[in-house]
Amino acid sequence: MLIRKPKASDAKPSEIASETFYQNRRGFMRSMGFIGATALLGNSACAKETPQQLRSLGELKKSPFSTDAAPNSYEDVTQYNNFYEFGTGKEDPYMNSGSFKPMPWSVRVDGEAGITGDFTFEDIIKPHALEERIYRLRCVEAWSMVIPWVGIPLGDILKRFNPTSNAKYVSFETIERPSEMQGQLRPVLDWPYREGLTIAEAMNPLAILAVGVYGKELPNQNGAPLRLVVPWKYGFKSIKSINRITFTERQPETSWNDAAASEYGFYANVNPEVNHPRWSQARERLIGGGLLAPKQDTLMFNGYGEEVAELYAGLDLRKNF
Ligand SMILES: Nc1nc2c(c(=O)[nH]1)N[C@H]1C(S)=C(S)[C@@H](COP(=O)(O)O)O[C@H]1N2
Ligand SMILES: [Mo]
Repeated sequence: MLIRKPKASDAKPSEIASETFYQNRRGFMRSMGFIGATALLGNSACAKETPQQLRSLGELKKSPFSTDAAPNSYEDVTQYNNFYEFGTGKEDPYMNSGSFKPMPWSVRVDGEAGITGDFTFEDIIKPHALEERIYRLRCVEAWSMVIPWVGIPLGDILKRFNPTSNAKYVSFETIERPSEMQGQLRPVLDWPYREGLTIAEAMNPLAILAVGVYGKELPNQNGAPLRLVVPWKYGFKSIKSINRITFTERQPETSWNDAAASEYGFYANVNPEVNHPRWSQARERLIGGGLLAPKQDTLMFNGYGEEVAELYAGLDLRKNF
């Protein structure tokens, strides 16, 4: 997700290149049995503070929407991330998010809804059963992972706020806390990170608010304590560490679309036929497979066409990318 603004000096010259580098390095270290050793010895650029204590989330409903593909390892899921608030490198969120304190947490709900105000994390979550949803996360950078999320259907939560008939969209914001999020000290994006969905997309049963992964609370680097997961869209739509939800009549502004509108559309549906202006979206690399693993074909809507294609009936997906 390279931004071509000259000010974005923090972004790497090529995220694709850095991804290949990472694969090389991890593949090499794994083959040498070094992964454990680096974690123990570390080095100045590679030392992780005390790991977070993450609570187990107990009994989880299994979901018929889960893929039966094998999940990536916990290490892949929690050590190869995009979360620019903690830096633009894939290992930065794991390395730099240790001092972020997600609790106590509150979410402001405002805009076109009957019930608005500030709600604690517990207020938002409590009435709902937690489900496990194993989804592929397809990053716009042409890599993917299979992740066992724990969450709640987004629509079930949103309905409790009684959106009005003017609520055509819903927008989300990430917390802005530069004292704990060192990436926010640089203008890599116009903070806070913002994303949005049409109300029909938000109400689709596939969209969830995730509160955990691998049966435990979300680690900071994965968007603690509350993040969106929209599996038929590129990963950047799945905004992390949400502290504001706004129902709107107009299409909301979103961070990546603001940064580079010709590269990142509002819809951002996974689509092998519509390339990013600088690379193909036809295929993807599954993280964790090693350098020699063949790329796999990208599926339309990331494989969820049956559930979501009708949301876009009559829409030109080349123009509305
Ligand atoms: N606030 C915020 N949310 C974010 C991002 C970010 O930089 N900031 N990165 C997005 C991108 S590009 C991807 S691919 C996914 C990655 O989620 P994961 O690291 O949990 O796998 O988070 C998305 N959510
Ligand atoms: Mo992404």
